[in-house]
Parts: sequence; structure tokens; C-alpha cells
Amino acid sequence: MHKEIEDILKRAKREIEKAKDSKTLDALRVKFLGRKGEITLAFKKLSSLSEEERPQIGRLLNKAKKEIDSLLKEKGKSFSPSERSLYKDGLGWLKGVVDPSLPGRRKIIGKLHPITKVMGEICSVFQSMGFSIAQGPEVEEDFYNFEALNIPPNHPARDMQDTFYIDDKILLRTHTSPIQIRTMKAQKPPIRIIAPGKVYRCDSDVTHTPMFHQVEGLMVDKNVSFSQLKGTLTQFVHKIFDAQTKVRFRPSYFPFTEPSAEVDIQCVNCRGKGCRVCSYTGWLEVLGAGMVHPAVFRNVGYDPEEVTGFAFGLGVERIAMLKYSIDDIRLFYDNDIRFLDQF
Ligand code: 2NL
Repeated sequence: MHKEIEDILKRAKREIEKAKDSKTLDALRVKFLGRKGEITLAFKKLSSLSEEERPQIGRLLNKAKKEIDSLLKEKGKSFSPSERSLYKDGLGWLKGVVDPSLPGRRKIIGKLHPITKVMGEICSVFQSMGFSIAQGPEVEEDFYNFEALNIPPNHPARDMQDTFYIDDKILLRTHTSPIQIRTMKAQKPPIRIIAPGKVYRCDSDVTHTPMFHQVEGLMVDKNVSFSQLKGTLTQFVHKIFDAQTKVRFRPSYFPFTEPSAEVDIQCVNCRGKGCRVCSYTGWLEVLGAGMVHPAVFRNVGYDPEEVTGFAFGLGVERIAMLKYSIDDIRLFYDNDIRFLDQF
């Protein structure tokens, strides 16, 4: 038996020495230490030995087994790190099935949609000025969307071409003003809210999509003034674009405000020099605003002799297009991952 064990050990040493990869090493482990391996079979012969021989040969076999095991492990360390770790984890058999040297596959982590991002920035700016966020339904009643806002029955904004009607009284809101009407009907002044959300208009080209996003704002209290409106919106522009951006208020008309204004900012592209983006005027229109019309206050049960208020509205897509120099609004809704991934 002595001779036999020595012979196994000698061959094991030689063959392990010669091995060139972990696959060969795996085969050698099976050959010598496996369930039907040479060392294992030799152990089985122990029972046929005499009482004196058995412990002696047993010790010898244990020593040989340990030695072969450590030779296999030692040799395994000389292969590539990835091969070694496969070997260490008992996954040597995966060699050739998987390539452990390949880099890992990165998980693609989702991002916020650019409109969601800009909407969040706009809301944060107004929240920092003390406005709270109000919400309301996208499917609205004609009363909240038009009538309460002093938009008369024949006003062009009510036109079947612009509004998605569900029936003659129910429609998809065309602006977020109905949120503010609902808030005023439910609460007493002072009120200082913004109304962000989706709005719908039957319109589609490079600057219009049938669904888009608006943020409107409303402040109502005793003695709210037009100069507070100017200050609030100027501060907003300075925070969303930059503090050097000039702002101008141009007289305009809305049925729900009097007086009304359109708010322009110095062109973000040419800084006011005149370019294609601003149609060579140096200015970009970004907001509509004004003092809440007394008729609107009466419609929600407020006394226009007691309170005054300002209101404003802006299109989120328009702000996002100017911020990121995007010239086609439809890009936001094509869902091309190569576009969306850039923000
Ligand atoms: C624009 C114009 C505006 C308002 C929205 C408003 C709401 C109430 C009462 C009075 Cl409840 N006004 N909202 C006022 C002026 C302008 O938006 O050009 N938006 C993109």
C-alpha cells in the first residue's frame, strides 16, 4: 500500500504541475479526489487491512489527500483572477459556458422627464416665495373652465376647434385656472397658490401639442397690487433663467384679468441683440398675467370692493424649450430615449 500511495502522489504532483488551465485542474481533482478518485478508492481498501496496518495507512492516505488538495489550490491561484474566483466558488465548471472576463452589464437607471424636471423647478421657485400647490380634475365642467372666468359664450377660446368637449357641459380643461376657481370657492382670502398640471387643446404643430403643461398662480388678499405681481414674476424669471435677464411687462387683454399684461424676457439665445429665436425683436414672451377681474371675484362669492388679487399663467413646455434650446415641442412626446437621456 505504501508504494501505491507514493505512486498516486507522484503522478498527482506531476500532472498538477503540467496543468495549463482550471478546466484541466478540475478534471485532476475528480481523478484523484472525486467520488471514484484514486485516493477515495484507496480509502475503501482500508477495511481489508490488518489492525496494525490500518491506522498507519489511513494517516498516510489523509496526508496524501491534503497534499493533493493544497497542490490543486495552489496551482489554481496561478490562473487569471476571474478564473481563480470561479474556481474558488466551486464554479469551475462554468468555464467555457460563461466568459467571466467580460465587464458587467450596467443597469439602466430611469430619469425624470425634462417636463417633470422643469415643472418641479418652477414649483420650487414659487414655493420658496410662499405659494402652496393646488390640484384639480383634468375633466372639468364648462362653469369652472370658462363661465366663472368671465369667458363669454361666444368667446373664440370656447371654439369647438380649440376645446375637447366630452358633452355640452363637460370638457378637458384648456388651462389650470379652474383649479384656482375651485380653491377660491372652497377657501376665504388670503390665498396664495400655484396650480400646475396637464391641459388640453385641439392643436398640433412645432410649437403646440394637444396635451401640454401649465403653471398658473394666484394671490388674493386685501391690497394686493400690480407692483407685487411685477416683483413676483421678475424674481421668478431671475431664478429660472438668471439674475441678469431683463423683464418687460407689455399691456394685453384677457377676459379674466384687468389690467392684463404679457411678460417678455430678454432673448436667452442672443441676449437681446436679435436672432432667429426671438424673430429679431430681442424679446421672448413667457408669461401672461394681470389683476383678477372683479367679475371673476363675484363669480366665486368674493367682494371685489374688499379684496384684490393678481394671477398669472405660463406654459411649461415653452420654458423648457427656451432653457434647453429645443425647437420642436413634439420631441418631448416622441419618447425617443436618445432625446430623453440628455436631461
Ligand atoms: C397665458 C395667460 C393667464 C391667468 C392666466 C387667472 C386665473 C384666475 C383668475 C384670473 Cl382664477 N386669471 N389666470 C391670468 C392671466 C394670464 O395665463 O398666457 N398663459 C400661458
